[in-house]
Amino acid sequence: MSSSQGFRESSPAGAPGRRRSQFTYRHLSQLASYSTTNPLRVIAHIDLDAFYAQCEMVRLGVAEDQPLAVQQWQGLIAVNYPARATGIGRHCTVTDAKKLCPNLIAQHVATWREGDDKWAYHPDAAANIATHKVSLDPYRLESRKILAVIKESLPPNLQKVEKASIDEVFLDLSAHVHSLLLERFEELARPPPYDDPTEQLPMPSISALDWKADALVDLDDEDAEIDDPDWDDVAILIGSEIVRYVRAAVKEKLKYTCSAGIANSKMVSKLGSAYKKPNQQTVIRNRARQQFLSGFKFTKIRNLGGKLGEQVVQLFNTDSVQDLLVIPVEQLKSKLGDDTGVWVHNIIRGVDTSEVNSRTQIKSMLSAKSFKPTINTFEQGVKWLRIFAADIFSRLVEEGVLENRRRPKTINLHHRHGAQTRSRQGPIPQGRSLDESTLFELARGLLSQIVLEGKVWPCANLSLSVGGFEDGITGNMGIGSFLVKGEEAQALKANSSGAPQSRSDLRAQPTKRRRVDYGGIQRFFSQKQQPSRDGEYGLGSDDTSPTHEGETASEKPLSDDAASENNAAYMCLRCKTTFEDAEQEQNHNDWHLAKDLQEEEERRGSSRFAHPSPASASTSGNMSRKGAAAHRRAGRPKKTDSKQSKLSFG
Ligand code: DCP
Ligand code: CA
Repeated sequence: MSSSQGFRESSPAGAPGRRRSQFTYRHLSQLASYSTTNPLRVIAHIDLDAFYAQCEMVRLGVAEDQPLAVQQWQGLIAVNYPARATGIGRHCTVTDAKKLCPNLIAQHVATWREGDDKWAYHPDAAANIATHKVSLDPYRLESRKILAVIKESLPPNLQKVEKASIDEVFLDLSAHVHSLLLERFEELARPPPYDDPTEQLPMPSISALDWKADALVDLDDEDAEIDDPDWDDVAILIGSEIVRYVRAAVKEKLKYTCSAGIANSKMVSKLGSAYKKPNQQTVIRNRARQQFLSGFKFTKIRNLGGKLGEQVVQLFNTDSVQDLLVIPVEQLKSKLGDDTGVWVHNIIRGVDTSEVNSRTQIKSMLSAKSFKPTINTFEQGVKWLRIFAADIFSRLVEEGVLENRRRPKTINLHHRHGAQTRSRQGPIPQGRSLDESTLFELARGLLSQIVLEGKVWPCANLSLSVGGFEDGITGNMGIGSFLVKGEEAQALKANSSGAPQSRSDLRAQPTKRRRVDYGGIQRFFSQKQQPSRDGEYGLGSDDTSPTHEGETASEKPLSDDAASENNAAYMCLRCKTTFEDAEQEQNHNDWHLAKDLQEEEERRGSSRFAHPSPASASTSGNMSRKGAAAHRRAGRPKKTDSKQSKLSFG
């Protein structure tokens, strides 16, 4: 689609305004370069409604008003909106849900059956938790199609799309909005007076904006009297037109509905997409931001859902944004440390300069199964390893492993026996193509190592993961190699030169993890510190996490049985933090690793890596004029969203 198609609703009308805008020519041009501190920036968060449930509705061709829930064993993991209307939620058992809604379709998730080499929808899956393992492939595939449609509906050279989880994306619409602004408003296309980019822009030549059916969050009180839209309002309006178009494309091409939030930052847009569901979009203008945020508990804010949030609640005896707004930054700094204090101070004012990162990529993949009843033999374990290898390999194929675009460098097996967890890790041979049987053989080798340890049966959980993803390497070793030491480096060198892999190469390293490159430490931190719903595990912070299996950063397993994962069975030997599963522990160890590397860099005098603190992303953003105003007004009751500004165009 060309940038001129589709979005004609907010074109100029009437004479140019007389006053000057509060924004400058520089702000305008910064839109084109996705500047993260630009007040004109437009970010959208799109979240699929009742995602797994919609996937099943589309697959089964059921009517839109048919109540449907997705079942996993005896529980529900997704509930469509018609079913929610009858009171059914994720907390319900299938039996309770059917009592509430007798015509409910409860569709069990697809499963891998022990011994099979492909997942399928098995009618008897719910009764066979011991021999089946959940597969989320059907939802991953739909997720990919949706992502593709979203990308296709945006101009290729003006898009920045970050997949944040299996059913969410962030869009940085700034450059696209910039091009539409210039196209529609001729006063913006002229050079600034005196060629001075710090000159203020003229006011927009429109006086009323048509928000269509968008949910529009009320303006902050003291801005409510200012009627005239400025360029940030026009920019976000154009952003909302784009989002409406994208959502319509997803609906038309794939039949899925989604909700969206449009704002100036990732944090606020994400809160916006959940504000009105299903199938709606919410616009939070800069002038409405503080009003909007004040109504939330700060524990709903990204990165404040976990331990940091808890700490803040305890220290300040409140969980409301509004109460926290009156606390001076100095006090936040003294209680939380300088960086975190400033970060918290900013974030509750909506100051979030985190970037939409279109390069977000999977860092590890995990396939796991908790055994109820436990398994007792090597052969039983091997059967599951076959499934894990097939499961991981099919995801690797989608990641481009066959084309050698990206491939993992390490494989890891965790084994749980009672309260004891053992794990073994080995390198994945590089200089030749990776296939399913290689993965399986590697996994079996690791299990053989574990079994040699003695009393390892019965086993309550096995989890296989691959990690250390690197972009395709041809011939030489790539940057990861210089991080590898000693024996491990030798093994890797042998592999990368194409030498045949002997069993001894696969020998596990029981105590110490191999150092691997994660595609840049900075990338590691920026992803880890802005965890997506699926990537939050392991840092001992910061986000509340649903128990679902995700797809992006960390591939949290849907834990065939999340309940059985509740014991803190994994512990970090360095800091004694405990974890509920292997994936959390792995992420945590990866974090130590990246931190070590960063410290090493810093010792060498390099300062190019960001500090791994949540503050790093936001300290560059200043509190806005509006934010400061809202700060002064803190304590007032929340005003709810209304359609107060649904003005017709012209
Ligand atoms: N999921 C899961 N277990 C959870 C939470 C979620 O398996 N505890 C899965 C099923 C969901 C999908 O992840 O369909 C996306 O999660 P969301 O939290 O976005 O929930 P939904 O998309 O189902 O509903 P909503 O319309 O509220 O976004
Ligand atoms: Ca969703």
